[in-house]
Amino acid sequence: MKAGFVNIFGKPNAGKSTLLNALLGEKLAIISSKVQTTRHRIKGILTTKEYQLIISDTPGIIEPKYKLHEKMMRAVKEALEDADVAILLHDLTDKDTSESHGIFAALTLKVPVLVICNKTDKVGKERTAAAISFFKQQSYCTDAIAIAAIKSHQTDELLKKLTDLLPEGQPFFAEDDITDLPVRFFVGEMIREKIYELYEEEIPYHTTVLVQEFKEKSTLVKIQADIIVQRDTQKGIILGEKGQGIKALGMAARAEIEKFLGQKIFLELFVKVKPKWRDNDIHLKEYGYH
Ligand SMILES: Nc1nc2c(ncn2[C@@H]2O[C@H](COP(=O)(O)OP(=O)(O)OP(=O)(O)O)[C@@H](O)[C@H]2O)c(=O)[nH]1
Ligand SMILES: [Mg+2]
Repeated sequence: MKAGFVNIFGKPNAGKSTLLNALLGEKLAIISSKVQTTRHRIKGILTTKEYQLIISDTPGIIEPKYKLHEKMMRAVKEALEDADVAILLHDLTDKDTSESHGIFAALTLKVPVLVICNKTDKVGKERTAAAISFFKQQSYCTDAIAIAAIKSHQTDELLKKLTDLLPEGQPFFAEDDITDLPVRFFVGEMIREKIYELYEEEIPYHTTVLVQEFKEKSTLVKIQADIIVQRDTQKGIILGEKGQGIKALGMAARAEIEKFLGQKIFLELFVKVKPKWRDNDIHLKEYGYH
């Protein structure tokens, strides 16, 4: 039996969460076209008769500007420390490899590293070939492969390479576990995903979601969540004219959560203003950013 931690790193928006979902074959991590969507380390567990892969999605690597960012980068650091195999994800739609290369070289990883060039569906063959050849020459790179995570293209090939690099060992988790995080966490994430989808500019970045109640009743699950923003004006934008904004958000989030739980839910959302929560240790802890 082989077992170990495969941790994914890269710039914001490279497709790390999309890759985690593609490898797991189900949607666990939230995705958006905006940068800085993922704020936590999210472990997805893939167990077969031959191996157990514990795959970690991490926040995109950035220079921290406020305390929330520092917590996000701490999640990256933790994942750097326990990786058995590291995936460094490069976005082929970037104009060249230099930004990714700068980040990858600075990580100074001591474990096997697979550099994955993602989004082959968006670029020409020449750019893909040039990126692969560039990364294969780097000292940190054990092997490089090109994929389109969104289409699960080449992900079987990738799984084969990953399992080859995995150490021998016994499973860390039960065979039917798919993650180490509670359902409540994913409920909050799905609401956050819809905020990234439905609101523009600074709104998603000033917002977090706190699931206050998750009660399984006989016919449905009752969920109450707070949407936390930093300013009154942001509360107004979330609510929208005559409450149309929050209504649309509630409907979109409910559909997503029902699909995830396979069960009907009753979802109640409140918007609360907590000035400067992103820089406040007590609030950050309360909202799950440890
Ligand atoms: N065309 C194309 N788009 C992709 C591919 N993989 C991911 N994307 C898109 O890239 C965007 C970012 O994807 P995410 O998976 O959220 O990226 P991330 O690296 O997790 O981003 P952060 O959490 O912000 O660090 C989304 O719009 C995805 O649909 C791919 O293979 N091809
Ligand atoms: Mg992500």
